[in-house]
Amino acid sequence: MAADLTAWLNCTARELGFAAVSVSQPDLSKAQNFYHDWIQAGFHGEMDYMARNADKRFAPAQLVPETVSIISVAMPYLPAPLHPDSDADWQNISWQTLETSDQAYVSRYAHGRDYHKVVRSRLQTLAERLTEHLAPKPVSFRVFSDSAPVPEVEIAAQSSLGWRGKHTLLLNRSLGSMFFLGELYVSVDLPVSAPEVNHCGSCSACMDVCPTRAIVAPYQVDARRCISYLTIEYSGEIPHEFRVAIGNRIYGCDDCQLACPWNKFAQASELPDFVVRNGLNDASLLTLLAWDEAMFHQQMAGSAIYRIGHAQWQRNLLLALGNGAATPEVLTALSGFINHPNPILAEQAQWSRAQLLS
Ligand code: B12
Ligand code: SF4
Ligand code: SF4
Repeated sequence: MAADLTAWLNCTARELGFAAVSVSQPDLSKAQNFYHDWIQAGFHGEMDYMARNADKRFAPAQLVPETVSIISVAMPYLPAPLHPDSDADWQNISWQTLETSDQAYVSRYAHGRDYHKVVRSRLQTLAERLTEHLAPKPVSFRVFSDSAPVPEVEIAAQSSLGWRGKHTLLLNRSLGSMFFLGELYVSVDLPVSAPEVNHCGSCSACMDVCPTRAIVAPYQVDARRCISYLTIEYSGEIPHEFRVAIGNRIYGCDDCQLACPWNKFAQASELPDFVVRNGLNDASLLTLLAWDEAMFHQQMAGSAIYRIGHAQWQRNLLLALGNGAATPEVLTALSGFINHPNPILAEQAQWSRAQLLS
């Protein structure tokens, strides 16, 4: 009976675009202590929401009453193929883009449609099918994907979905780490699987490659140093100490995952939602800077990038231009922002211009 249910879950989840699924009834008490220390150290920066609801985060039944089991799912997001005309693998293509200073590097997870909607709507379907499958037994459920105080990696790491890498993300032997996580909190007792063991061994490639030294110790990221935080979550002036290291990364950062040996197993998504939109895998910084606010909203509708807004998008592009080459076109573009009414953009343009002329 338990084996039948596990097989049914695997089969249904795969039909819905999830590459892996597993069930846990996690004990989150240890993680809660680590989390508390992380907040106390101020590693969450200005993500105030991380300091709220700490109790509910680690007590699933407080967040969703009657929760007994948690189903975790992994949805791969690498767009396929990244460059149809190239034989190089996606990691090499990504490193090449990072070395091409007039091009924009956009994190691989953000090339297509906003994943929050994609993962949650498919999880909702999984939940409805599970309810039908278990009928007449009553089932209550709630779906999540990066949408509530849920320690997603910790929950998944207590199931067979994978293990937590030293960069803190979840890894799976057949998928690497290039996937989103989602959860289904359910009120029924489902068969749980034994957790995967950790396969990082003595490797420290992710820690060594991090441009801003944000992985301050194994399994600990100081978000304030992380390029993902600085370019996506943080809307102020980017601290000077990180500006050069950010290079041409204008939205998020993949370096710790690009360097990870397990990502040679990363799988491309089969879903049309994650197909590259607006040429974001291949766009020049100047082309993207030329988008006015209306164009930004039009091009980014339905993308996770929409959320950062036009001003922050431009801040990131101005910074990246300062790390490139001092061509007449770039200097002219930067000059156009030197007296911008938004002081963050004006300051960033001044810094980038000075950087190129120094
Ligand atoms: C806040 C957040 C961020 C922050 C902080 C990241 C972080 N590592 O904490 C920022 C903005 C920097 C970020 C960046 C990214 N994120 Co993010 N992020 C989240 C979010 C919302 C919460 C994570 C969290 O709770 N952090 C708090 C800290 C304390 O948790 P933790 O690092 O996991 O620490 C735990 C352990 O490390 C352990 N621990 C701590 N100290 C120690 C010490 C020892 C010795 C041990 C053994 C353990 C241990 O206990 C802690 C508590 O559980 C989750 C979604 C969610 N709701 O869970 C997505 C999530 C983790 N992010 C995700 C992604 C994709 C990314 C990026 C790759 C995006 C990008 N390309 O730019 C980067 C990767 C950066 C990185 N190396 O972490 C995915 C990861 C998918 C996966 N395969 O794991 C998630 C799960 C979203 C999703 N639904 O798919 N993110
Ligand atoms: S996402 Fe980039 S900056 Fe953040 S920890 Fe990974 S390598 Fe470092
Ligand atoms: S790069 Fe090495 S240490 Fe880091 S997550 Fe991958 S296997 Fe683990």
